[in-house]
Amino acid sequence: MKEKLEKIKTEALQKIQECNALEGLNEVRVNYLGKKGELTAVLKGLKDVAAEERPKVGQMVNETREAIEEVLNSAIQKLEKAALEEKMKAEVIDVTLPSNKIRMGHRHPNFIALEEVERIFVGLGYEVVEGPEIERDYYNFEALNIPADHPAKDEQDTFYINGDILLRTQTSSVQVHELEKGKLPIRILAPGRVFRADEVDATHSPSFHQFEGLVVDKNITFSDLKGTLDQFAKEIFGEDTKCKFRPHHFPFTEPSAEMDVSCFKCGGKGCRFCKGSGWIEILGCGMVHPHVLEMSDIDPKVYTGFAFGVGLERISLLKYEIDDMRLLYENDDRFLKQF
Ligand code: 2NL
Repeated sequence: MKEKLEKIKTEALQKIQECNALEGLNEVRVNYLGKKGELTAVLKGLKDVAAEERPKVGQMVNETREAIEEVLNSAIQKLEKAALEEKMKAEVIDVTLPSNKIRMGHRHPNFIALEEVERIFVGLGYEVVEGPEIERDYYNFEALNIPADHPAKDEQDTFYINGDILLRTQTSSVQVHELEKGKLPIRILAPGRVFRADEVDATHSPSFHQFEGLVVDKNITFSDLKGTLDQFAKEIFGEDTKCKFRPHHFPFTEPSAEMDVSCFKCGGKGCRFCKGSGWIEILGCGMVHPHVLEMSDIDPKVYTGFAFGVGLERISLLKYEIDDMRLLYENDDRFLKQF
């Protein structure tokens, strides 16, 4: 009996040693220590052993069981520990690694420029007004004295939704709504998105931004216009900026002018920036055409006014020395973060 138990023990320990997975060890437990295992079989056979021998054999069986169990448990522990270490190694976090950069959003140069423009005109007592981007032909063209056969009305230049509805080509339409309200005096700034059927290149886009200004009151003269725009130019381009007005034509103003500013890069001597002329064209302006006032039921004999229109992109490109308008529409954060 003793030899049999020794044999079971040697065999079991041999099997345990050969095991390198928990399932195998479980099998050993079932085969040797389980209900139908070899040691249990020996215990069951105890009835055939002489009565005086039984306690001794029983003790031997128990000792064998304990010996196998001890080796088995330590083998299980070893395997579990190895598995845990493997898992920890796989999940290791290196807290010294540099983190992924969080890419920040940035204010758009157009927006920064517009905020400055608004600050200047609000300081002069203007109110900022907005209006719809989709307009009736009347508010975009007719009320501004633009005749039916004017080239700007051509389908080549304007996005029409149907014969009467279009995408506004200028924010004057917003100002016409204010004229129509008849609440005088008027002193407004109308910024917003406008649309023209242009091909994209370094200086054109089918959708861009503009701000227009309009003042209507008694005794408004061309010198009010000049003083206002001169102040604006000095604030936005610098104290030393000079302004020059050249006669021009717009259907909605009479007289009309274009305003140039002295080149803020070379101070007027002539450089690459101003193409050698010393001057940079910046906006269109004029005294509101009497017919435009009449169409909104304002008596041009009592009230006069001035208006101006400026491309916002043109201001941002100049102010921040950007040489391609397309950069303003791509919203690449490597570009935007520079402003
Ligand atoms: C330009 C020219 C201009 C106006 C816009 C205007 C608005 C009303 C009445 C009269 Cl309601 N005029 N706006 C006047 C002169 C010029 O814009 O070259 N813009 C980029």
